[in-house]
Amino acid sequence: METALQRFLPPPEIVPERLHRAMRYAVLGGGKRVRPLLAFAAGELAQADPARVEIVAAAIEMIHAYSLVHDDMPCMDNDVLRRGKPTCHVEFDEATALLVGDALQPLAFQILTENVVADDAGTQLEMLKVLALASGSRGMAGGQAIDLASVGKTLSLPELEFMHIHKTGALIRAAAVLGARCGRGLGSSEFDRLERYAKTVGLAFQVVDDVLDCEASTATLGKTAGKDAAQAKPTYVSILGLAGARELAEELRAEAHAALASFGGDAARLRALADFIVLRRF
Ligand code: GRG
Repeated sequence: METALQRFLPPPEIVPERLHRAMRYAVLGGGKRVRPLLAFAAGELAQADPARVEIVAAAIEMIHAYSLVHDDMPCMDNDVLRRGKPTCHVEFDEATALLVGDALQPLAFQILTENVVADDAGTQLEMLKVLALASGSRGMAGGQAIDLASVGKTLSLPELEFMHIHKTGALIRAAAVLGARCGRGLGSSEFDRLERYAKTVGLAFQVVDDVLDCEASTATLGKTAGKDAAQAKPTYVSILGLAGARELAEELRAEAHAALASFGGDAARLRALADFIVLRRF
C-alpha cells in the first residue's frame, strides 16, 4: 500500500513542488490504513486481483487523508497534531492545506479512471459513483457538516448514529464495497451481508474512537486526546458512558462476525479486521 501511494502521488520535485510535498506529507508515513485493509480483505472475499484492489485502496486512502487535513484546519477542528506529526496546515500553511485536500480528492478519481479495476466499464463507472457518493454531502462531507452543527448540543443515540454512518461509516463502507467490486460479482445476498458487516464495523470504529479519545494518551494516538469532552462534542461516551460504549463496541463486533457467519476462509481477514477495529489501542 505504501509503495502504491508513493507511486500514485505526484513526485515532490515536480511543479508545484510545495503542494506536491504537502500532499505526500499528508498521505505518506502514518495512519493505520484501516480503509485500505478493508478493501483488501473484501477483495479477498471476492477473489479479486490484489493489483486492482491496491488502486481502489489508494484512492480511498487519498480521500481519507484529504478529510483529515481539512478536518484539522482552524476553520474546523483546529488541531496541531495528526499521525504523530504537526498537522498539514501547521507544517505548511492554511492555503496549502486547503489545496492539499482540493488536489487529493480529484487525484483519487483520476487513478480510478486511469486504471482498470473491474471486468467491465459499467462496473467501473458504478464504482466511481460509490466513491463519489461516499465522499460527498450524502456521505462523509455531509456527516462532517452535521458534526460541526452538533457541537454543544445533546444528540439522541439514533442522531449520533446517523451522523457517524455518514461522517466515518460512508468511506469505510465504500472501502469494503469497492474492494469486493474488484473481484467476481458477489451474489446479492453475499453483497448484503458484506454491506451489513461494513456498516457495523464502521460504527464500531467510531465507538472505539470515542472511547480512545477519553482513555488513550496523545502520544499513543498521535493526535490530541480528550478533545471531544473539551469541545463539548456529543459522543458514544457522553451518551452511554465509558462502560456502555465499550459494551456497544463488543456488541457490534459480534454483529460483524455474525454478518460473515456463512462465509468460509475467504472472510478470515474481514473477521480479523473487525477484531482489530474493536480491540485496537490507538
Ligand atoms: C473535512 C470533508 C471533511 C470530512 C472530515 C473523517 C472526518 C471527516 C474527520 C476526521 C475526524 C475524526 C477524528 C473522526 C473520527 C473517526 C476518524 C475518521 C478518525 C480518523 O481515522 P483513522 O483513525 O486515522 O483511521 P488514521 O490516521 O489511522 O488513518
